[in-house]
Amino acid sequence: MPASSPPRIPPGQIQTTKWPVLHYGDVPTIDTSKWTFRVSGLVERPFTLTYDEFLALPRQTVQCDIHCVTTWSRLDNTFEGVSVQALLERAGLKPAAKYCLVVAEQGFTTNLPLSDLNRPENLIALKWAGELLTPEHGWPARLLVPHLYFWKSAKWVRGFELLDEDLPGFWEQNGYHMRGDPWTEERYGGRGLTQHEINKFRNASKKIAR
Ligand SMILES: Nc1nc2c(c(=O)[nH]1)N[C@H]1C(S)=C(S)[C@@H](COP(=O)(O)O)O[C@H]1N2
Ligand SMILES: [Mo]
Repeated sequence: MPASSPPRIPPGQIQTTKWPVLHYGDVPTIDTSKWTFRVSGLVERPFTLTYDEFLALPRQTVQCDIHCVTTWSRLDNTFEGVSVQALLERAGLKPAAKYCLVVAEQGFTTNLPLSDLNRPENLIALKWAGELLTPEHGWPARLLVPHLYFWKSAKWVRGFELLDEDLPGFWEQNGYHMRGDPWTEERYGGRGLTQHEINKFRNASKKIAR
């Protein structure tokens, strides 16, 4: 490898050629005739798309490596899906929007700073290696945020809630880092939650849980 090539495997990670399946709970049963994708919160034009409407959106392909906090990394993945930036543009971000709580099936959530969500390589992925995602990898749709640990890439994603503060999602409430940069090993214990954050989180998730 030429000296100028940046490393592909972040510190503390081990390369795998398989694609492990990891999640809390069961693979949800999803009826695509009832499925929606919703962008709401601090946006000018909140919207809800049906599955058919979502499938009709322009697609993009992203080649990326993925890094799970449990130390596996998988190189050279090809995902196809809808650009997250295009969805955020459609909704129109209000200036106060600084964070996002990503909402998925079964009340699963994960939080991101807007600066990590609003990036050209992020997708709502529908396909991997040219085939529809399998149910255990997130069919019908999953978030893809390849530059952060893979727990941010919510499977069975249903929408974005734009917020002015960083509300911890499911794994983040359970000790995972609020940001999760694999290159600086932001794995666990970013910070504890204040009572205010816990209350805000409960209210927000009650309002937006699917
Ligand atoms: N809805 C949902 N998405 C989730 C999770 C989860 O528990 N529920 N776990 C995350 C974690 S910890 C990881 S490592 C990746 C694993 O994705 P994979 O099973 O496709 O490898 O999904 C993430 N997305
Ligand atoms: Mo994970």
